Amino acid sequence: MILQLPTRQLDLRTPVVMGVLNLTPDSFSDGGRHNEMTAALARARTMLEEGAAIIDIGGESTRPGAAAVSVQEELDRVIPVIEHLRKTQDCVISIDTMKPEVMAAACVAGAELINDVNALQADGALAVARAHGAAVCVMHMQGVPQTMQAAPQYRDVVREVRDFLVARVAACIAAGIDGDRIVIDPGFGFGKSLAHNLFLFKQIHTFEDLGLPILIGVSRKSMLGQVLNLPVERRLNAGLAAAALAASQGARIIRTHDVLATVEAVKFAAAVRQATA
Ligand code: YH5
Repeated sequence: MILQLPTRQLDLRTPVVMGVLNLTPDSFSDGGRHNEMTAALARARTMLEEGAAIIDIGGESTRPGAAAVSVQEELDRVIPVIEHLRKTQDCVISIDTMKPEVMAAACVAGAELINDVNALQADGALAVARAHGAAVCVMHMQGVPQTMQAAPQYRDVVREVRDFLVARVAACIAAGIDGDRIVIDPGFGFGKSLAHNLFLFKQIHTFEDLGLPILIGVSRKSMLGQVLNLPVERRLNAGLAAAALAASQGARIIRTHDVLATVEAVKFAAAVRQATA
């Protein structure tokens, strides 16, 4: 399974790790844009040394209840970092945004994967991806980030997530985005109760028949904390178990804040999955 990108191919026959680079104000804002930039680039470099295949850069928080960010503010946060990273490191850059204007500028700056938790449903988003030859990740979310965790409801969560992803993949294809540039993601924590998240997690393997790479993001999320009753800074161990369980079920991209440990956990899961007598 190979993902086509504007300047290269990403081999996903064995799973890879996507490192999260958060550029929201609470992340690197200890004093001035220059220090923020230096800290962000250092963090990216560390994640690449630790074995990340993709750096996922985001400047808008999609956490439940987070405040909205303007287009200009998001551009100011992410574009300089993408430009600098592109110049100094040979790596795949992903842009985590719902805004077509940010997608377009990020692609010009060197991003090759558009990671949109809104599945490219905004006006113009599909056209931007197509125009730049970018790969896309389409993710399932019920509702909108501000209120999605209020009262998530499904008759059949696996069915509904699957139907949504199939429809969005069809929309991508109809817009001229080739199938070998499309990644799917069930969207853990995005409009789902703990029971929904756990059952969906158990059924990750059922998405394999769609023939597209599966991305899973559970790093540090509430579902880990809810099962173990632990705060965000103590969720690494459960996150590693989740990464291994996802890779064991065929996930090809694991999105995480903790790259080295996740690379090692996923490597072992992949070895077991590929084992033959
Ligand atoms: C994802 O699953 N998630 S941003 C709440 C937390 C911790 C982490 C402490 N972007 C995904 O990481 N993109 C995000 O509680 C994503 N898949 C894809 N494709 C949310 C996040 C987080 C939220």
